Amino acid sequence: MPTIALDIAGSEATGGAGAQVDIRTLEEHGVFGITALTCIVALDPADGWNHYVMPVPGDVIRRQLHSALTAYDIRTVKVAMLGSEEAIDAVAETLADHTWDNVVVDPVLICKGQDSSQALTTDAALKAKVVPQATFITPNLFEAEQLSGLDKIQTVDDMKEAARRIHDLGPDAVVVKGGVRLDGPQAVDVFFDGTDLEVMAVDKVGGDTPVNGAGCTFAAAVTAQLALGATPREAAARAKNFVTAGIAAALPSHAPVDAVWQGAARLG
Ligand code: PXL
Repeated sequence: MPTIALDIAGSEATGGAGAQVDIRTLEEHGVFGITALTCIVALDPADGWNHYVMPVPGDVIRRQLHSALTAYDIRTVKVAMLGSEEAIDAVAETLADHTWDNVVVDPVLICKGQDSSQALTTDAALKAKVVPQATFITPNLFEAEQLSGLDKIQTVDDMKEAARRIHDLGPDAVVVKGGVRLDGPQAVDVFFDGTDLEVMAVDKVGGDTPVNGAGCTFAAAVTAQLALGATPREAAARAKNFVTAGIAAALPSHAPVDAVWQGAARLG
């Protein structure tokens, strides 16, 4: 019988980010993935590929979660893009109402094309209601700046400080994802679990075209690993290998970003 993990995420129609990435990643790890959708995103080619975001109403999210959590005994959840305060409230309540072994939060903040007037309140609600319930959190540099209050994260030392501060918000383990964004030949992420602080660095892979979905893939791979019994540190290291293989074999697209290929680690 496979291990089950619940994914709470948005759909992104090109399949380069969001729920589709998460399900593919869980499947690659032999984990039975199920999804509750929080929003539907369509990248708009006629509008510079900006994100058109349709939120799923809070009661529809509650219904999905109720249905999934009644059907199975689920101990591992990944929380990805929520996109609205309604979604944050529905998910925060569900997290609090259940007993979990692993709550992986990929704190996806407002995305390109969303109404930025809502961004501050939505981001504050995520920080207040969801982040403290995370057992493992995976912010990128922008999200780490927002969560840590640091002005600009530009060095590995800044990433370490951000990881410490975000750990203080409640999560047991933090990975600040620098990815390819820091200067230099390596893709660097920082892991911190309150005791061990580890810099995870591998040579940058891939071409000049940016890839979409690396953050989603990484957090979903962490989720799968934790569900299968890995320690947080093992999960982070294995997830990094998984996403690196997927970036090296990225799927070209007509959008400005290519898509991580989750099958790469297994199929090449
Ligand atoms: O990569 C972050 C992300 C997560 N989830 C959904 C998205 C995006 C970015 O486009 O659309 C649904």
